[in-house]
Amino acid sequence: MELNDIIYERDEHLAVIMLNRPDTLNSFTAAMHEELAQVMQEVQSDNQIRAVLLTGMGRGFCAGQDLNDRATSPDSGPPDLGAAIENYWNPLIRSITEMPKPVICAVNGVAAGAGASIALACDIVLAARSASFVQVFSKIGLIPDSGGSWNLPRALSLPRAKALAMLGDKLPAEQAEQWGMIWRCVDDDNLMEEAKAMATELSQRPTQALAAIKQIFASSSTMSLPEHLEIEKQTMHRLGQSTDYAEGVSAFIEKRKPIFTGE
Ligand code: T3D
Repeated sequence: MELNDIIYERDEHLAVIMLNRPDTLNSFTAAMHEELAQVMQEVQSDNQIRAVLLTGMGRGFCAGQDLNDRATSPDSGPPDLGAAIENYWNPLIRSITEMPKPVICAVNGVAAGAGASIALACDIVLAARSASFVQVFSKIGLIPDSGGSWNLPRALSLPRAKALAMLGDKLPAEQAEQWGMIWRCVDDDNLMEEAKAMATELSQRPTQALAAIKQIFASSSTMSLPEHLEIEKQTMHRLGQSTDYAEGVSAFIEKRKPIFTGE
């Protein structure tokens, strides 16, 4: 498939994915969803790729759904948003959260609607100091979707999450950092350099362990402590047999930098 709305670059073990509809702040059309889904599938199945960096082109990160595609007329009737969620938005969020490698999000500008939800679904979020997060949904009569209503109260306190969702106020990146919603915000000019350095570093770490961290944190909220301890045991058993674990221990004892292969 020819890519027009997504830019995909590989740099050794790192995949860099850029949303590329800057004129509409990288809001999503069906065509853009299809391109991104294909790239995510490629990245997921390529064992040479061990980390993913997601960002946006231009002054915005992503403004969610392209509303030009949702304009209604008396003849057309309302759009089937349930179908759009099932066919596009939910699979996109799952392609991030089920990716067995870290997904780092560099929020270069405003992240609104499902754009904010995409960022929240990623494993580590770095944002430009001038960026912001806007739960615009209620302003057009919707709820935070694409996992937003699940992730937002977990990333913040319930009172803050609910107020942001109801008011639709812009949350500046610095405030998002202070509230613990994102990892860090950095000066605009340094965003890509810092995000790429972090993502490259992660692409050279023990990939199976990073995937396991992602998985076990995600499942923790639905388990009792005894159930969770059992999963920890099983995961430790599996990782203890990995080449990267042996390398990590050897490198520590030999006082050298480890060389992890992701195996
Ligand atoms: O439908 C389904 O599939 C269900 C799922 C829905 C998930 C959702 O994401 S629902 C939420 C949809 N998104 C929005 O409601 C966001 C709408 N945009 C805004 O509220 C504002 O643009 C922002 C707060 C994001 C940024 O404001 P600002 O002042 O920095 O920029 P702007 O001037 O409003 O936007 C710049 C351009 O991008 C402008 O075009 P123009 O006038 O220069 O030709 C604007 O129309 C365009 N744009 C921004 N967001 C969208 C958009 N065009 C289409 N769709 C957008 N979502």
